[in-house]
Amino acid sequence: MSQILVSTIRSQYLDFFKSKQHAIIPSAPLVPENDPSVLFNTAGMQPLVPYLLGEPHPLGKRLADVQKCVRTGDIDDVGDDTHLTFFEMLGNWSLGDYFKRESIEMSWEFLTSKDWLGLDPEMISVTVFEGDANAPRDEESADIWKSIGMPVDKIAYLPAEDNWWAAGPTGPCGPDTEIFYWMGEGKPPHGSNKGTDSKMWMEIWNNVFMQYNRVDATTLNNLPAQCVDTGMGIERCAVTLNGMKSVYETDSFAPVLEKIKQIVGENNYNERSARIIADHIRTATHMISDGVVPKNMDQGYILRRLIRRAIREAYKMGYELPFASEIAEIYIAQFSSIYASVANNAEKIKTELNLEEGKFAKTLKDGVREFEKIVGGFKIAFERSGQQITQISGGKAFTLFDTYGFPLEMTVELAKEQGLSVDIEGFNVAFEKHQELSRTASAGKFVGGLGDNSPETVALHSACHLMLAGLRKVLGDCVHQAGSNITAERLRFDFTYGEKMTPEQIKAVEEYVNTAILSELTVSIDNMDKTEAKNGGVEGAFWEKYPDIVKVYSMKGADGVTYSRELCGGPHVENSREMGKFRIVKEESSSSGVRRIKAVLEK
Ligand code: ALA
Repeated sequence: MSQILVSTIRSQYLDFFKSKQHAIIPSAPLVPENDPSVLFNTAGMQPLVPYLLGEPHPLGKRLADVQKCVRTGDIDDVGDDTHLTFFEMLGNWSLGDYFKRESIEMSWEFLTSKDWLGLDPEMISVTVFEGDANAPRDEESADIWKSIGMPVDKIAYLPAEDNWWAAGPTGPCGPDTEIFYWMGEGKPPHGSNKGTDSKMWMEIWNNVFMQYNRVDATTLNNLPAQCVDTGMGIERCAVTLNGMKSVYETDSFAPVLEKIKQIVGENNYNERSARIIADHIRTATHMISDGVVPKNMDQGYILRRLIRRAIREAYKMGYELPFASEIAEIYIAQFSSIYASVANNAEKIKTELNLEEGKFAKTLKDGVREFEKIVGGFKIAFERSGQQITQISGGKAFTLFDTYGFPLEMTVELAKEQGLSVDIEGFNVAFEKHQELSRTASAGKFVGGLGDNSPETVALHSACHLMLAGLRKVLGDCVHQAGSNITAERLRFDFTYGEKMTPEQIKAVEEYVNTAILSELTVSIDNMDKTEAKNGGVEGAFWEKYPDIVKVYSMKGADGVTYSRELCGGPHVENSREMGKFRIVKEESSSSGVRRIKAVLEK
């Protein structure tokens, strides 16, 4: 028998529900449009929540679609036979139209009818909700199953953990009935079901009876209408139809694994690593097609993590050259006719993958070496003193993140392979501190960062430079800029310093600035080599953000004194006498180890 392709299942599913008077709606993008509570759509129902809550849908009360979904909760399981981070969910919905009976009957017909998938009913078992304080035991669904011929011993009653479905802590939810396919050899033994033989049954379809809206932990209201939300993973469906053992045997993945084998060489090939690469690059392809780019936050962080994890798996197989865009090409070919986002972004997908691969390749080796050094240190400590260290500190994990680009989860994985843990809380503290500094930095960075170029703003910008030089003179060289924000009325300036300034210190800084202003400053600009400038005592924060050749602004008085020499992108006053008199209005704490000054120039 020839293989049934994933694309055939996709169209059969939609045809079936069309024949049952369902309107077919397009997949929403992976990133939810109006829901900041989740990073990605994790189920077909997510874009439909407003309609489940009662808003009328323009296409009616019966809908079906294929929705792109990303779930990273089970990322550690990826590589086994069934878990994927990206999948297409086949789904049908009743918005206050049909309920349990019709929903179950349609699922059964689609799965077992010779006109549709034609699966062997004997290979199928189901579960229903056993009931709890929130909702009764779902005898209604069980009776419907029995009435269409499901043997009683193939119906397992399971608790909310298995048979209650909700997308999040609040929102539409309800009991569900799940459909499973036997994964063992031959036919399932008599009386086997999900309750008795949990591992041998693979979930293929979930029918949720959306009846409730969870408002908070203790309040469960009825929805305005009884709805149905179903979901079936397309590759799992292909596995059952083709008598396969794993989603990686389907036509979605088989050519990709083949390609990976070619790339890394048959002798180096490792099935689990290849599966992880195949899964992660597929997910990355779709994320990028929907506008996500690798970053250290939010969706971009998940994307970065997936790409970097894939690269590490390639390294494990001894392959250290770029490969991701070659893999992505297979997916682009597969999906271009299905999702315009993939077709339209084919080049962008490859470019982003190449860029991210390039970035990580530079640091991965050094990072692994650094990691090994840390672990080696633990061993030495043990040999010398018998002291057993089993945890990598938050600071070290942060260095691996910040300097070597290791997502925290990757450090955790590496640690786990060595039987070690990671101080995640310590990492978060280091991370937060870093975020605070870079937030204030980017809020008011000087390079082209002035709100406007009015004479007042420019004068305050020059004053900022003089003030920083004054602060360093009065408080010491530990002072550096941590951020600034300048409007035409005032300057706000954050700098690193651990204590409150005394009134005398404030006065001394004001005097420094005012003396400079009165000395008729001239401003000169030198293009300098970055390293030379840094070593030569030029003041600057965030050196890493600047190109190799930097602009150094020097402010020199007619008295021959250089009042400020700083890395900058301008602009500055031409004549310091126009600046007026400098006054510090406020000095306060900004965050831990960072002080904030507000100051003005008075005419
Ligand atoms: N929303 C249900 C699920 O994702 C169908 O399993």
